[in-house]
Amino acid sequence: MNTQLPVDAGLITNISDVAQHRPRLLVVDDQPINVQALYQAFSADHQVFVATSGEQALALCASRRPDLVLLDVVMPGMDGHEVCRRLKADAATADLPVIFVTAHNDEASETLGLDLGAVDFISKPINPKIVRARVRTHLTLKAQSDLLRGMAYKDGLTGVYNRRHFDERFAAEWARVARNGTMLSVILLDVDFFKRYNDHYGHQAGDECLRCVAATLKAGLKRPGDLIARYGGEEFVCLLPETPLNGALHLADALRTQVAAQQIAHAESSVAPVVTVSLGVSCARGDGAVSAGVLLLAADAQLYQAKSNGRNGVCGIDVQVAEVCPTGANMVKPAYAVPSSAVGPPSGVYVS
Ligand code: GH3
Ligand code: MG
Ligand code: MG
Repeated sequence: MNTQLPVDAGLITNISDVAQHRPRLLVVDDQPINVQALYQAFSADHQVFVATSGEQALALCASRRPDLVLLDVVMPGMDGHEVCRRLKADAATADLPVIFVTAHNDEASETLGLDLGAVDFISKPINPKIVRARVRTHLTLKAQSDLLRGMAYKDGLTGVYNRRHFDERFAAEWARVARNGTMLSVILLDVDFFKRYNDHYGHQAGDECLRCVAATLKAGLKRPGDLIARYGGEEFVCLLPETPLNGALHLADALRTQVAAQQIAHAESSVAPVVTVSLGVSCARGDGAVSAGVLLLAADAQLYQAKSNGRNGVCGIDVQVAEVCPTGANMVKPAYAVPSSAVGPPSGVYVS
């Protein structure tokens, strides 16, 4: 145990941490004198990015991910209203607070800006104290809503996504797969003999075990598009866009190995002296012949198969192939050499 840890916990200990904690502001104005005034008001305790045109503002929103935008209305080319419209139309930037900074502080202009989704209006010439106070308020509101949104999608015990978020992402991914004709794989994963673990070590140790399994799975997913969620109880689900069955089986087996390698003692398991998992994998191409529900049911059936095979193993199915050849659906044969396991047999990967 590192005795240094509690002393440093929560403290900002290096310059990159400091940079991370400074709110990121994007100032958009075609007039250097206005940019200068806002830069001076914020540069001491914010990261300030500057754009002098609407096009540049959109590019910086995508690349720099600011926390808030101070947006001029009247600019040559794309004006501030159009920038705001585009930011709100893009899911990636729709939640970004926009404050219009304008000399046109008439009712019509203000109403239009608010209708477009701006959170506030500030008049030029700016009063630095007032701008700072309003920006602080909106940054706090943004941080609070980000936190709430995060909590709504995260599982409270393990910190990975929850079932609700999985359902949403699964539906969205399946729609994308159907449009593009690409592949989607699903892994359903269940901790082996977890009831016995709870009975033997207690519920709190069980919770800690689930946290460790979740963290291991999360670390094991490498691609940015991959998703891990707690499906319920001691079951987790992984969504792997554009991944064929073979790739998903390899990943599933790597996850199985990594969980066992955590060496969480499980004295009551009949399969190994440590905590292990069983995994069911399914894969389908979005060609309209298979539904998302079928893909999930197939992964569940493969998980059941992995349990029946003795646990601490992986079973997988290509739903399209199985549909073409239904007699093959229940035929279990090794997909490749059974990997040597840190915790001994039975283990391995099977494909239906
Ligand atoms: P199998 O290998 O067939 O999956 O057996 P199992 O014992 O893991 O499966 P079973 O479904 O019989 O038991 C699952 C256990 O998981 C029972 C339940 O109390 C426990 N469990 C579910 N959610 C939680 C949780 O959040 N924390 C803890 N500690 N235990 C949980
Ligand atoms: Mg279960
Ligand atoms: Mg279980």
